[in-house]
Amino acid sequence: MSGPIATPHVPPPDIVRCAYMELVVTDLAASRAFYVDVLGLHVTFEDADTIYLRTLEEFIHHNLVLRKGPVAAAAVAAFRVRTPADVDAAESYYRELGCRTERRKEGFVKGIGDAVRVEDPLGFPYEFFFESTHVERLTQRYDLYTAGELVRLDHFNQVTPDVPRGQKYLEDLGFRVSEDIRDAAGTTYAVWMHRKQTVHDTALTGGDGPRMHHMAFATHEKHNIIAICDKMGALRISDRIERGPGRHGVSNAFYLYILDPDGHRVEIYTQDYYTGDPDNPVISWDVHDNQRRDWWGNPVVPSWYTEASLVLDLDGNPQPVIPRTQSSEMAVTVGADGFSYTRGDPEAHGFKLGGQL
Ligand code: XXG
Ligand code: FE2
Repeated sequence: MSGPIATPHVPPPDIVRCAYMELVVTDLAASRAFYVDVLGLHVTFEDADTIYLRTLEEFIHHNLVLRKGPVAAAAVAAFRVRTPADVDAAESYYRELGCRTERRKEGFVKGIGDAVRVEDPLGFPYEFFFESTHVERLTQRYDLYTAGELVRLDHFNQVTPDVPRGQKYLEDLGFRVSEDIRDAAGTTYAVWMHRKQTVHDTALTGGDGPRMHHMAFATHEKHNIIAICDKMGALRISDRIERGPGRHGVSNAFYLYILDPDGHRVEIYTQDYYTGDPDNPVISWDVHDNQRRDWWGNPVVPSWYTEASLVLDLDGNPQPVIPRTQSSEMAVTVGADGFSYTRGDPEAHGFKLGGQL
């Protein structure tokens, strides 16, 4: 599907938060070693083909499903909705958009009940559910708390060729913009959008897509992220550290990006800010401001712009990847011909600061 995305006449589902991702992995034992032994995610359930994992403070069944399969990909990005009726609302909404939908009252995966999966207008597999088995929230299991403990799922990040087109669709769906990256000529390179009261539940990154850029887990403190770096060094897997640690410009969060055995990117993220007021100011960054993606001015590695996970359609086949036609952020900011700046006033560089309320 391409071209403008219509606004449905029926109301969107009331989305509470990003809830879990299902990843297809090619070597389940290697993935278990990464997510359980290195990152310390907690196993809710596992069998020969699947592992269900959750963060320390989670009380729904899982935040990550690892499923063994032939081609590494993101099978679904799932959102929790406020009521059971919101699953009906999601189904009607996407049907009106003309999207393929599949409803399963018994759920698609263990621990989740009535749910609808859709191939959304951008080509991403989204799921909406309310019902979930409650499991023990491990918040005060300090006996289990590790130095790099992952405490919550924070967000998804999706790569799509036309960011404004995707932004309009997600705004119709009820997401609000917190920050974006643009240039003076009007190109939007990335946008961060939220339902819960943080900087984002998902972000759109301009690039060849649909592809999944990463999922992000939160830690309590910055030192938990440093501990993950130290552990990866000690285990001699520092080659899986792709970018960071550092401080983001966008979101102000402290961050680290690491790669799982299939190359799925995981961000570790902490200490962004509250966005819950209706008039929360939108922050727009100039694409030429070299503190936008790293507040300390460290360059972004090229792989971070170019690599991402395939996503699956509802039959389990990889979605074709459509190239971005507008200028790429990497091309305008990385290398000798990039004209980024550190000091000074963005408006002096022709960039109009300000929001989009
Ligand atoms: O979560 C994020 C990110 O989308 O992963 C990237 C917050 C900020 C950034 S950025 O690299 O733009 O600072
Ligand atoms: Fe992120």
